[in-house]
Amino acid sequence: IQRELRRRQKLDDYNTIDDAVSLLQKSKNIMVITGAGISTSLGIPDFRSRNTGFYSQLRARGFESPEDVFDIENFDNDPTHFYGLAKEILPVTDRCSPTHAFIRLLQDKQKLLTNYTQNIDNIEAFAGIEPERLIQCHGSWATASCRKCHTEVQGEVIFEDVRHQRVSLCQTCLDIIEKQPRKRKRISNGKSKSRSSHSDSEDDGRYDVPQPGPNITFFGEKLPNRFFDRLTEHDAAIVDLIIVIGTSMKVAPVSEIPNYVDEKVPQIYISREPADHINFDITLLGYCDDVVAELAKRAGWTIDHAKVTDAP
Ligand code: CNA
Repeated sequence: IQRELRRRQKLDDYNTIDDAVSLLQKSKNIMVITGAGISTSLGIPDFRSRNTGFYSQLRARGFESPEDVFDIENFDNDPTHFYGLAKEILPVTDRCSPTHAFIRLLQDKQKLLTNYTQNIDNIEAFAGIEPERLIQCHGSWATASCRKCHTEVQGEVIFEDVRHQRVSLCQTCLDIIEKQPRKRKRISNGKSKSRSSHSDSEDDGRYDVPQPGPNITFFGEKLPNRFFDRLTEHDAAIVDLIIVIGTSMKVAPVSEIPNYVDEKVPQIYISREPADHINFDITLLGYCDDVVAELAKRAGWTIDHAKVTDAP
């Protein structure tokens, strides 16, 4: 209650977009928390937006609990669902949004403390966010690992299979199987059978060949240690502004990051829809690319992106 009262007192201090601009100008250690909304202008759907989000697409296809597609146990039991649907959220590799470019601008101005991204599209790397300032809280498509032998490959290696809705097979495991005469029979990435259902069996002519999955954090998996280490041992003590952009803040522990930070640190929320379950000091509702362009313009800064013009 004390914390909440102090936060409400603080709310009176900052209200307007110009307050947001002056916070941007004076802050030196800005924590930026991002979500799928900063990539929707690149054609990658988010999860929870009504009608356009990936979850509503999944519901339309008969998945009652869309989260199940991203559940690690389900993936291990039957990767065909994931591989059948993941092409819809495959990342682009040759461009970023104005919002990514805005975060890069904060870095160039030596104001970016850390970008905690929930996104798995790895577009921050294309935008030039330095790896030491970037925590990909839920991993990314940049690499993929075999769930059995743990061989890691570049993410692109599995993109072709994902595009064609095929379960990708691990080449290392395939090579091992090829060397075993007993198993040198037809190998298929059978789409309809669950992995466990034909584990080590030869009765249908297929083998249990483990597949590399993208190195994303599925529901039921732990976040990378770097997430908590950076947050609690480095950032929490020095952050002077939090900007949350394009996330519904519904997935823990990212949604809990503000709780690790002193309540006096101002918090700005930029999204298309309000997040009613968290109290932010300033909420700027709209398309994030437009909002950050306006913030930068008022601050007298230039976002280096073709889609950001100087028009009034
Ligand atoms: P979410 O729950 O779907 O929320 C997205 C939020 O962004 C919503 O509040 C939208 O209103 C808002 N939004 C959407 N487009 C815009 C826009 N152009 N401007 C401003 N706001 C917008 O997604 P979260 O990121 O909160 O949830 C975390 C999940 C989503 C993570 O586990 C991710 O891995 C996962 N995800 C990532 C990607 C990606 O990497 N691009 C795509 C889809 C899902």
